[in-house]
Amino acid sequence: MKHYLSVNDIDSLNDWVNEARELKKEPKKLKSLGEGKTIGLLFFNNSLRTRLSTQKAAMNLGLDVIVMNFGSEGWALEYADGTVMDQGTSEHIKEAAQVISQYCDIVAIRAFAGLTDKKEDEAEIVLNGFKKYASVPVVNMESSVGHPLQALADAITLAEQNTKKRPKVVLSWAPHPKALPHAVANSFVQMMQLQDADFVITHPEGYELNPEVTKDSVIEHDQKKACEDADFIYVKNWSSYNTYGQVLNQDKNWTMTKEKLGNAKFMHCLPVRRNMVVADEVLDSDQSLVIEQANNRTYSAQVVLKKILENN
Ligand code: SN0
Repeated sequence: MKHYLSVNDIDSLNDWVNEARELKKEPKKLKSLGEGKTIGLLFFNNSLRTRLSTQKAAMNLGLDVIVMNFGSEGWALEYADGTVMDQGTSEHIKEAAQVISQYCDIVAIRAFAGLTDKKEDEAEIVLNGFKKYASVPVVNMESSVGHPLQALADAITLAEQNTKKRPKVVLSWAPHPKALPHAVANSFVQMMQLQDADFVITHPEGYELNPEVTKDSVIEHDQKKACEDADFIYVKNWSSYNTYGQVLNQDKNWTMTKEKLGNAKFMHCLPVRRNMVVADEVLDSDQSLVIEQANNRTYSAQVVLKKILENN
C-alpha cells in the first residue's frame, strides 16, 4: 500500500484491526520506525480528533509532525489545468504538492465535500491533486466522499466490544441543522461490507446514500423496526445525496433516544449535536462508546502510518 485513500486500501480488515489492538497495548513499541522522517498534516477544514489523534499516532511512531491549516493560512490553491489564474486562487496544486513533498515523507489531507456540486465532490480534486503531484504517500483524513481513518477506528471499537459471532449493527440517520457530508456514513458502510454482521441502514425517504456505496446493504425506512434487537447503533447525520447537499427535513422523531437504543451500544464519530442527533440520556449513559471510538482513532492512524512506513 502506497496511499491510504479509502476503505478499499485495507487488504485485510481483520488483520489491520488485530494489529491496531496490539499497538494499543504498547503504543511506543515502534518508536524508531519513523525516526528521521516527517509527516505533514494539511487541514482545509476544522478538526479536533483527527488532528490530535493523527499527530499522536505519528509521534508514537517517532515521526516529526508539521501541521498546517490550509483553509485559513495557506494560499488558495488552483486545481484545474490550463486556467488563467486571474481570480481568487494564488498557487497551483502542481507546485504546492511538489514543494510539500520536499519537506514531508508522508502527507495527510482533510478536505470536506463542498456539497454544492456532486461531480466536483466525487472527483476528489484536493485528495487526487495531492496523489497526482506529490511524490510521497498520501493519507485521507476525511475527503469529499470518505473518512477511512474513522471507519477503521470504528472497526477496532466494534471488535473490542462485540461478543457475538454475527452482531446486529444499524447505521441510523439523525436530524441536524446543517448540511453534512456523506463521508463518514460512506466509509462506515464500506467497512461493514467487509465483515460478517446483520447490517441495516435506516433513514427517511430522500436520504438514500450513493447506491454505488450501499450496494446490496439492507435499507429499512422504519427506524424503530431497524433498531429492534440491535447490538450496535451508529448514528450520523448526512445531507441528501439525490437532492445533492440539501437538508430535506430535521425530523426530531429520528433523534436517538434510550427507548429506541434498547440494549444496544451507541456509536457516533463526534462532534455530535446533543438532543438533536442523540438525547443526553443516551450520550451520558454507559451504553455510549463515543469516547472509546475517539481513543481508537490513534491506533487506526498508527496502523495506517506503520504500514506506509514499512512499505515505502
Ligand atoms: C463532519 C462530517 O463529515 O459530518 C466531520 C465529522 C468527523 N461533521 C461536521 O462538520 C459537524 C459540524 C457541526 O456543526 O455539527
